[in-house]
Amino acid sequence: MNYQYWNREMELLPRDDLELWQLSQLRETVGHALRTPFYRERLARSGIRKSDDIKSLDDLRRVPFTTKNDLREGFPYGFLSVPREEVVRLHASSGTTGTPTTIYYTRDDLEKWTGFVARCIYSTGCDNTDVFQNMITYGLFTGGLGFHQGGEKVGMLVIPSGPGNTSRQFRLMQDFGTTVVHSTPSFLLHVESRMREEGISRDSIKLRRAFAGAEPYSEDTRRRIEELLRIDVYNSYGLSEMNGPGVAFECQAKNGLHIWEDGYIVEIVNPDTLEPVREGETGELVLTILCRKASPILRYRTRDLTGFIPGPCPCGRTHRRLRRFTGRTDDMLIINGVNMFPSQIEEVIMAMKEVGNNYVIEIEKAGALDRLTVKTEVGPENFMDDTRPLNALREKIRRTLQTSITINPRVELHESGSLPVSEGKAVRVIDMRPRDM
Ligand code: DLL
Repeated sequence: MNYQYWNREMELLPRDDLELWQLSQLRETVGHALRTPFYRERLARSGIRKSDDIKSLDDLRRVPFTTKNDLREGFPYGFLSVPREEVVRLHASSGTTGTPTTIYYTRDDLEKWTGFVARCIYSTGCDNTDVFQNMITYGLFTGGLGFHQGGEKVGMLVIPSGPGNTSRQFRLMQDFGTTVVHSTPSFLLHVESRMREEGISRDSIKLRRAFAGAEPYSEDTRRRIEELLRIDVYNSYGLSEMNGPGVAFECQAKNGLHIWEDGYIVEIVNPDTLEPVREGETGELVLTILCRKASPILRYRTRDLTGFIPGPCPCGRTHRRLRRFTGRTDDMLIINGVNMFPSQIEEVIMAMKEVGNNYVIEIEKAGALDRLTVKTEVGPENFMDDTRPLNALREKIRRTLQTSITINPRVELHESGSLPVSEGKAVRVIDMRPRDM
């Protein structure tokens, strides 16, 4: 494999040098953080009153964690650490689950973020010969503009299509010879289904790669998209609190996501004890951003579950790799006392060839018990006068799921294209149980 590096020096930096760099950036970040009342008070409690009080990377462990709730309480300007006049952009979470969280960027912050996204894009083999269709939401969400800037930085021809309107997406792909797209994995699956339904021939488009992220998906889903569309799919992880996309990304080895440790200090902790997990164990990702002046955030509890992949990557990058995310600590479902993650259901159904590209998980109360229903799509050939094959398929899916999740689900089969599709992050779980039970 011919690996290419956007920032060779930083991507291949020996670990000792990487840690020295982190220490110097951490001091700067703590210096910025001390300008906000929140961190001034928090850090003083840990005996940190000036940036020089950080003597080693271990000193970070004295800093208390920051949570989403802290950021919400600081809305709108509580975490801003530079004069308003230095800020040139803000992004914000949608605020559907409470007060939104807002992140600010100086011109230099945007430049750095763009550099990280460009690095991700370039590491997959893209360059200025590519035509890039950015099929993700623009606006306050960081996915659209984040990749837009990164794509332009690499020199690709960027088509700011945004999501939705699949017919227009296909037209753009055909007219301009799109070679790479960016999307949520769920929208990519939808695009593939629509392509078949609209009879768009694979040979009429030049697509080679896709960046897929912003929501969890299984290895089987990746494989399914790759096989159906005959492209390479790269996993892309990020969150608005840490700039947006460009935090961790798969290289061409496609074995874990390199997390850019010159921009972020990474910890993985047990979500109950908040102590570091052992190397390779799964835990909650905690991040400290080192590449942003306007909104410094220290030891942010992402709620995302992952673990380190031990050992070096064949690409030679020294930045550690994270395993594919299996979900979030707040995603876990408890169904009749059994704990499970939605990703366990996705793993099972996306591995079954007969099952289509969309699914929904519903949970409701049936008397005293919880009832789990998994709705999946299947091809039109299954809906015949003779219902026996359909019943057999339903039973097969039910049995396979039950073996894996130890809960007996109801399975409903729907015709392709009939389950709801979201243009942004997919809504996979509909929990209809009363809240206070
Ligand atoms: O989703 C930023 C982004 C945009 C990432 C485009 C990748 C591509 P938020 O809306 O703040 O930001 O949501 C962040 O989404 O904490 C994870 O729970 C989830 N997430 C993002 N990427 C992945 C991924 C953007 N590759 C939240 N795998 C994060 C699993 C992901 N979960």
